[in-house]
Amino acid sequence: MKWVWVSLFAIWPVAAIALSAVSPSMGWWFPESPVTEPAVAEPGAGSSESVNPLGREIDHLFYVILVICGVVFVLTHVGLAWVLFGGARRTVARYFHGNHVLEVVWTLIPAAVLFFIAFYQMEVWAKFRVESYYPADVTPVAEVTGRMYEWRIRYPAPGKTLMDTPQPDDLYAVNELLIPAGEPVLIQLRSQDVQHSFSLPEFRIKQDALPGQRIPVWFQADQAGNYTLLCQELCGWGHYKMGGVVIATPPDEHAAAMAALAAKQQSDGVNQTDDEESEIASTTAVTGERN
Ligand SMILES: [Cu+2]
Repeated sequence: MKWVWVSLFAIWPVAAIALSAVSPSMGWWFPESPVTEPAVAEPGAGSSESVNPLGREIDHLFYVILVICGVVFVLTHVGLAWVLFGGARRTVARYFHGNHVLEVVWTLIPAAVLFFIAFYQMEVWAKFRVESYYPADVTPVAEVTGRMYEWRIRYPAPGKTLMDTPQPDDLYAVNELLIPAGEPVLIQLRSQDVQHSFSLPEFRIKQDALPGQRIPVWFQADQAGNYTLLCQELCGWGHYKMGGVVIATPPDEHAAAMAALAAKQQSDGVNQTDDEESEIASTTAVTGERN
């Protein structure tokens, strides 16, 4: 009977290691970006490398922590197996009271590992969160406000800078964030009601939106494409539909799309020339529909 239990316990670590080994090829690993835009790739067919340079540094931290945890996992299970198999053969248990050296060792080693992780991740954390570490050329592109149950996006008019308070010529969109590809962009994140979480899985970006606060978040799309925008905080019954899209296009196409949005939203619909109308039609083509 002992051997049944020993084998049962042994199955799980072995299964965990095997599942970890196959997960990248099954698409169960990091969120994948489409191989070709704007089509969404089959699981496992896309690139699990982040489109965001900071996202790749965050992934590196995941790998470092995965290796540390993997080594600890294997060592502890080898130790567990040694005790289980040894114990299965021994008939009388041995009792001893405490071991100071052992206790000091198993306190100091985890403490050292945790200190190492804490210091090792500081620079990446600073780049994500501390404004003096942001890229020098980062451009504020929009204010994104989470509300039950959508993302409201406020852009400055083309050629203007984003202001903290709404301006008469601001442009508005819902669930569709246009950004230029290949350069760092910054959004100001707000919430109108409850706590939401602004999440861009392909960029490895996740930031809570808090009522009463304006939180800057920066990221960069190295490639043009359509990327997922999610709310990752259970914010109410309609949380599931709080999805959007980040549309990254080359800077000239982005400028054209913003100009077209301005033409569409700032027009009063009167005295519109044919040119303007066709421009509006082309905006819809540029911004496209969510796939
Ligand atoms: Cu939400």
